[in-house]
Amino acid sequence: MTFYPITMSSDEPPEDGVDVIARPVEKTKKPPLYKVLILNDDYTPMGFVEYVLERFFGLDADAAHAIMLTVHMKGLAVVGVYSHEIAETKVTQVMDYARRNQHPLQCTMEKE
Ligand code: TYC
Repeated sequence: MTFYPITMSSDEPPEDGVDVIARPVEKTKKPPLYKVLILNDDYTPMGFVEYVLERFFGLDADAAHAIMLTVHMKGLAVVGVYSHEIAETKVTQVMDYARRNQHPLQCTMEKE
């Protein structure tokens, strides 16, 4: 359980014989963000990965090339950070597109 500080409901000092009602400070939680990752494999053509990065993640050709090379050399890379719904949509779009083109490219998401 999380305990939050309390604040007085008024700035006035309490009068004798008067109860002061304290209320919790309201906190709005930020929604969690999710990293979308692309994974390396031995078969997907480099040009296909670059195209996917441009088409589904809005990267320009230079950024797509750099990220593709990072994945190729290091095994994986974060390609964007999104809300849960958007991240899920990106993963589905990439996985469907790779499958339709018979490439084993893998795309996953992970809570930040
Ligand atoms: N390793 C692949 C090749 O040599 C290229 C590649 C890069 C594949 C990035 C997947 O996410 C990937 N053709």
